Amino acid sequence: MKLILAIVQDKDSQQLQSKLVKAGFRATQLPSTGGFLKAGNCTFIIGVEDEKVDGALEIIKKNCHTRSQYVTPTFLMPEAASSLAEPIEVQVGGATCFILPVDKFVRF
Ligand code: 2BA
Repeated sequence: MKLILAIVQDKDSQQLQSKLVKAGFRATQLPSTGGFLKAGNCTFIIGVEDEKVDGALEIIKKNCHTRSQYVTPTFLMPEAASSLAEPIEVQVGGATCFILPVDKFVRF
């Protein structure tokens, strides 16, 4: 068994959740915050059998989209406010996924 941790944008989370459930996956959604943008995102915890990992990743890939976001460097580096005022473009998403081995899984 594997544990997929998938960090996705809030905008994609509802659709992803319903597609995962429709395909028979069990998933838990946690509200989370990105360290760079300090904006809300969503972390999915999905426990899956080894042979179903690719199927779950395919659903994540299909339903999570890359978006551009503009950030002002002053937001990132307040000390550089005067010299770096132009917004910079950052590509966020589709999804950042970690696939971890599961030693044991029990449900009571
Ligand atoms: P954030 O940390 O808010 O990052 C948002 C986007 O900002 C990133 O998109 C990336 O394009 C950019 N970015 C992040 N750190 C950067 C840096 N040091 N310099 C320049 N640009 C930077 P994604 O890569 O798609 O990441 C989306 C979210 O996924 C992240 O939000 C974070 O919550 C999570 N994430 C990404 N990589 C991670 C990792 N290695 N470990 C844990 N969480 C991660």
